Amino acid sequence: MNKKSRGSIYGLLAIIGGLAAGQLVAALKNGWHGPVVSIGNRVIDHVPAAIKTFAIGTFGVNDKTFLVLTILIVVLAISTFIGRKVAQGKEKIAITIVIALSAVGGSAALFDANSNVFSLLPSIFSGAAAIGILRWFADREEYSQISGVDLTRRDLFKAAGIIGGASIAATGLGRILHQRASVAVERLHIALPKPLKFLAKAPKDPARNIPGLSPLFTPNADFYRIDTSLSTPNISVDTWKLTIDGMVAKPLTLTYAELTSRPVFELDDTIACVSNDVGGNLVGNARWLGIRLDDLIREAAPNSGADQIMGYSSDGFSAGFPLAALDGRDAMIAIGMNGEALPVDHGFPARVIVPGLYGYVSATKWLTRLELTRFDQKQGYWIPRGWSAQAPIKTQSRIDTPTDGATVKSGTVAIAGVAWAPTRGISKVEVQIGDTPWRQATLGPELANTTWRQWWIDWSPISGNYKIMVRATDGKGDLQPMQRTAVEPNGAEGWHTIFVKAKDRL
Ligand SMILES: Nc1nc2c(c(=O)[nH]1)N[C@H]1C(S)=C(S)[C@@H](COP(=O)(O)O)O[C@H]1N2
Ligand SMILES: [Mo]
Repeated sequence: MNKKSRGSIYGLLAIIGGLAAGQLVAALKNGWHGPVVSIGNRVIDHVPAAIKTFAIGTFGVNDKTFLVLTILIVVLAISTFIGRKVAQGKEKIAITIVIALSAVGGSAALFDANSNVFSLLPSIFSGAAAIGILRWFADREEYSQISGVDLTRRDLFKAAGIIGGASIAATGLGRILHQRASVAVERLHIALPKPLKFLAKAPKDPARNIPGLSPLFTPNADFYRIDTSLSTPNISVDTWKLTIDGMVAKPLTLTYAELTSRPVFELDDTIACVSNDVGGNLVGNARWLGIRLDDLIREAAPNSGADQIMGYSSDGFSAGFPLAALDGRDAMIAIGMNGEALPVDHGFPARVIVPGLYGYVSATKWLTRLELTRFDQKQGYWIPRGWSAQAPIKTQSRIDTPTDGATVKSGTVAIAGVAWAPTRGISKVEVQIGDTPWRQATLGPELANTTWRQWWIDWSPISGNYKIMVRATDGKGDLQPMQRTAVEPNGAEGWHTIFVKAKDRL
């Protein structure tokens, strides 16, 4: 291949690689742009209105795309010139031009909205990557001069493959990061609708006096997270839609604005994972804000044959629960969690919450569709994988403090934890230490029969080794079963048991 063509390819690859590196860096922060977009923004700022109108008229709504493409073509044309300089052994000239280009991009970026000195980073990285690639080609050129072995077509193909592949990967990754950053920003700016009636402010939380006890409300940042997604879906409310269809007389589609203009209500509800083993922490309590699910389903007018509501998420997950579960309980499409828009990890912009059912059969995050169907026709994601089709949350109680295996100081020790049985509520929690009789624990406030209750007892141990057990009775008077069972297929049973050592001095 002759010098000219070879050089053109060097230049093109260097600039493509450089631009891709810039895109990736630009994606790291909302408002950062690659050099080409920043230059385009400045052109738009300075072009006279008449030309703008002409461009929009001639190229339609795609005037921006056209502009970016034009700049790209100019830059690529310059890149072939740069590459030829490298092939001619004039590496310094080539590098100087790249630095000048990245300076132009960087200066343009300084005028982008909300820019600061860090807005230069995408252009700097673009320039650095392009120079790196050019220098590699320059070395190869020098080597072929000395050895007399020319860079073959195959070598060039290989280089093009590597740089092209890396550029596509970097741009793709940049897109994902950018989408993530923009949905995160969008979420922060959402003004949640106000419920007709706010729930009472949470009562004083005993957890503050008992270190280690779970707080009444689990902070969003500490809330357990379970899902099958490798990368969290980042869904903009501008494009999100919910469809209710299947065995219904009146299928219905709602935008985020339509959904959230309906009456909303607050619900205190403890959700739990079926995989939560005895004593485990795949459970949390939140104040949810949402739209009544029974109202929406009634509007869609289910056929008499339908017996299951299947929720689908944007990432292919599904969870089905009985239509009959809408028995007046406060099932909702949740849009808010503990006073904020639903966090992205917990299903932004909307998810299902059905009090009393394990997450895998009900709590579809990133919800996009509700289908009325039949249990004998459709199965949710986890059902063919060995889990029960119907799965109400079992009564569980947990000792939060002391922890299993802990050493405590003789004297006064609090034994405390939480117990839950949504939607039955908790009426009693008992603790047994060693072989002594069961003691009834003090119960914390009951927010609702859908939430957990904190419990605690004071204990004055003398030094020694102790076995401590807890058991709860639900609001219907049923004691939780003693016999341990596995989490599969429909949730663990058994009394949480820990072993603790008490010592006079720690
Ligand atoms: N889209 C989607 N929704 C999902 C899941 C999932 O894998 N994908 N997992 C479910 C399970 S098994 C549980 S326990 C709850 C957990 O909700 P959280 O992550 O908000 O605590 O979400 C449910 N919703
Ligand atoms: Mo789960």
